Amino acid sequence: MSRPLRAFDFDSAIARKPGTSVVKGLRAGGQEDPDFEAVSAEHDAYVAALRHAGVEVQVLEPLEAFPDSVFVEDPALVFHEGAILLRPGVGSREGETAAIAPVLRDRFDRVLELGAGYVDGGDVLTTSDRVMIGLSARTDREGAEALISSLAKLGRKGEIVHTPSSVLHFKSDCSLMDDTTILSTQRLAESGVFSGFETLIVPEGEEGAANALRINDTIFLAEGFPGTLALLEGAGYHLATLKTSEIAKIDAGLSCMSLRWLS
Ligand code: CIR
Repeated sequence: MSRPLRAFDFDSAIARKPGTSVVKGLRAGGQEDPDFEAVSAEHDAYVAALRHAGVEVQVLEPLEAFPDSVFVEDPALVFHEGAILLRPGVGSREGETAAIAPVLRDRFDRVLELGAGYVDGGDVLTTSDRVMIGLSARTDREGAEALISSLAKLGRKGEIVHTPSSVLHFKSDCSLMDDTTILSTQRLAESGVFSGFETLIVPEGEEGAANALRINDTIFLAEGFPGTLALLEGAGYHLATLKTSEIAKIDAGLSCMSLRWLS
């Protein structure tokens, strides 16, 4: 099968259940620990929503040794053409790559490894014609350049961009709505990184809504952002909201809880 035309068409995904250690997940601010049962309920609803959108989801067992391992997006990238094992840019998460590698080797014929440096998958936005890699506190230039080499082996074009210093990941502030449209915060859009795309800007005060997740014909949006909901509904998209208030205490969005691809 040739490369999918729409970068948001998926039929397969991998997620990982949170372990009880998730309550000690990393956070940049001083947020309180999340409640394990509430995080689990949000995760269960997330997996159910992906399945409802037409995706077969493989749910991996928890990894108690890695509190942030529920965020499977960060240690790897997946495409129709193959997978790339990354190296998360914070010490406590580095071991997550080795933990997910056998699963990806089982699911993909081609599994490449990042040759050098550090990249978190949360800093990588895949569009139909390029893969944007945001430099951040987790993703360094060496890693981004190594990733561009790996992407080229899969026939993909990579582009290095910058991440606003106030956010964890590039994709904390943006997401793909369709092949020509990106949802973004004002602070990221004004840096000019999205040339060639139409941008929809989340209202001031709703920056947390920018990490939405388009899967097939549905856009999943975190609950509690009425202005962004109205903006996207007004643009004609089909929306569904998901509760993320508990998992957000450890800096999570919607994209980070799955790896998604069209098989
Ligand atoms: C971390 O700091 O690594 C986790 N607490 C949150 C990771 C969220 N990942 C993502 O948005 N891709």
